[in-house]
Amino acid sequence: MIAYLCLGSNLNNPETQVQQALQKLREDPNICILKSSPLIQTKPVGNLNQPDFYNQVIEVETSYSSNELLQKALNLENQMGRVRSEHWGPRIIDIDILLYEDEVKHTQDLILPHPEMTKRKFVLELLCSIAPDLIHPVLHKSIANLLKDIEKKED
Ligand code: PH2
Ligand code: MG
Ligand code: MG
Repeated sequence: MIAYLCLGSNLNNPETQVQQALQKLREDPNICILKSSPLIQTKPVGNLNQPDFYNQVIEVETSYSSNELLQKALNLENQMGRVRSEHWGPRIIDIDILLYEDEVKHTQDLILPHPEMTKRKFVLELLCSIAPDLIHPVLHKSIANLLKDIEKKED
């Protein structure tokens, strides 16, 4: 199965945190990283009163189900010392599933596609750098077109 993950950090040397999360994902025999976007510095979205983030999007091949992949991501976040305090607040590491094949679901634990992905320009830019022709399974538009849409809105 193919999935797209967004990694983010804005605490404790965030570039290194993202690289460490990548390394830990690489060590999992059920996950193979096929493509990686650049790792870029981004302005915080939502709560502006926090340090800039470093973000990266990756394409993975995995034998995990979407729920197993979510568990893997949450375990990794905990292992790396993430403490959940405020919603959308600063974090050592965040690993979000953007897309998992064409799965569309809305459970308490997991919403697919990630509900914020089409609202965040940096996510679309990073995803577009590795998968411009990928079709969003709900909006039925390519990532490149979704990025164009958000750029138009900003003018
Ligand atoms: N994640 C958030 C809230 N705001 N802003 C940036 N730039 N990058 C993020 O990864 C991010 C954010 C909650 O998940
Ligand atoms: Mg997130
Ligand atoms: Mg998250």
